[in-house]
Amino acid sequence: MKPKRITMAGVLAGACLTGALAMTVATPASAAPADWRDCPANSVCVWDHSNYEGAFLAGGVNVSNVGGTMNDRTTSLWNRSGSRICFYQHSNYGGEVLAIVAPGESRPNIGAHANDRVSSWGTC
Ligand SMILES: [Ca+2]
Repeated sequence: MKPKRITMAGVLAGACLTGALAMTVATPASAAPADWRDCPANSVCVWDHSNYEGAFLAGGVNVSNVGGTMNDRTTSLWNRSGSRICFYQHSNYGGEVLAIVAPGESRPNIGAHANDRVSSWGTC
């Protein structure tokens, strides 16, 4: 009688432990770095890779130079501001306008012509 009760307790403890491990494994997957969830409201955000992944920069509506980390690397973007934003080939809003993006518009891939060429952005 007594050994049987101990066995039941062991089964229940094992089931609880399995549930706890499953929850632990799920947490890192939902906390993936630098994806679209990191873009704050009212910001303009760009990512190195398509589908809002990879190296990431969030800025205001006017960024005269994206800096060394993101220069010529933008592949996807999200305009969470209320302004229309133009993305430029060079710093200080110079060179070719590579993309014109409406307020709230996101692009999982900016296309071959503009890919890895953005150096600044601003309202337009
Ligand atoms: Ca890129």
